[in-house]
Amino acid sequence: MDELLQQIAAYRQEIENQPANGADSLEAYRIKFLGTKGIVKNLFTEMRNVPADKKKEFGLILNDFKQLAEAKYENWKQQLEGTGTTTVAAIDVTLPGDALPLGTRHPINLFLNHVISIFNRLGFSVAEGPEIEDDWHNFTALNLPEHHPARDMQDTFYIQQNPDWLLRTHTSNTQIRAMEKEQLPIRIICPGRVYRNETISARSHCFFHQIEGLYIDENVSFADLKQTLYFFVQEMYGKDVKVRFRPSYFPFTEPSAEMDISCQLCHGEGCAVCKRTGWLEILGCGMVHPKVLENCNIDPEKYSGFAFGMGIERPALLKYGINDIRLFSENDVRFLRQFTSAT
Ligand code: 2U9
Repeated sequence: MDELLQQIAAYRQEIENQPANGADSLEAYRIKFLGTKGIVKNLFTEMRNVPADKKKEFGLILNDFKQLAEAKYENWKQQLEGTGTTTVAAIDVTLPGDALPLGTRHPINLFLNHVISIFNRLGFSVAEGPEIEDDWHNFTALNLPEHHPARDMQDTFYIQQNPDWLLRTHTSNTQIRAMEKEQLPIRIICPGRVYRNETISARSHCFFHQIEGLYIDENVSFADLKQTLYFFVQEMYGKDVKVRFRPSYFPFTEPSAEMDISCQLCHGEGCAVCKRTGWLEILGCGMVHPKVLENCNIDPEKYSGFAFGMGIERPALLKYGINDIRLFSENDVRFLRQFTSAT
């Protein structure tokens, strides 16, 4: 019995001094101490040679030793798993990783990005400006001086603390800022959110998105404007699209026009969407008013330019078959999830 106890003490020492490294060493340890022909099993077999009055004492020591051997094994194993030094077979590094849940692009952005990509190909770059603007950049520089009746065309949100500040009513403030500080020629498109004090309904909202364009150089003509916009609608709606220009009035352009395209639903036949006319109005445009050029220190005798502006929500409603403009700003994921990156 004494000899057995000495042996157990020596094994205890060995286990305690055993460094816990290497998957192979762990397996060798398991076979040596915990295997079917291992040390623990053999010691239990020795029980039959222990005198009856010592069996209980020996049994307790042996159980204690067994627990030590098993605890060492478990700790060692966990340590190896934690440090990633388990055998290569345990982790197949060639398996694909877990897929991350992907979001979708907002339909307004899908539409805007498509418009931007078309104008990019014509050499227009994107410019952005502030949504909180001063009176000069939103109105006065655009030939809308104080008390000009055209200011009544748009109901404006003014900032209470400073009546000179407002939420921009169009993205034209961005073009004014570009003309004030950029070198000519300028060829930009300006996408962004704009604000108007309107009652919210299925058809209109107090904020919406616009994309405007501006090209200023020597000898820019109305023919350039027509060709640019014709290219745009052909790329956007297909080669069969027809266009027409109707004279219009905007304080910042002269002459001014509105551009219609043949209805994309009935192909000009006449339907409820085009109010039986066969035409859909998609944008306003014109030659930049000489006064606007002067306001930005550009010589109207030397330079000319064209500008255009379109709302995004209405054509996006049409494109995606949506019947309520409020869906665009409610962030209902059941709505948003339906849009993929396809335009
Ligand atoms: C500068 C000079 C001229 C931008 C223009 C329009 C015509 C136009 C409307 C379309 C639908 C606004 O969102 S909407 O209600 N816009 O019809 N916008 S010309 O003219 C400019 C802009 C900047 C310096």
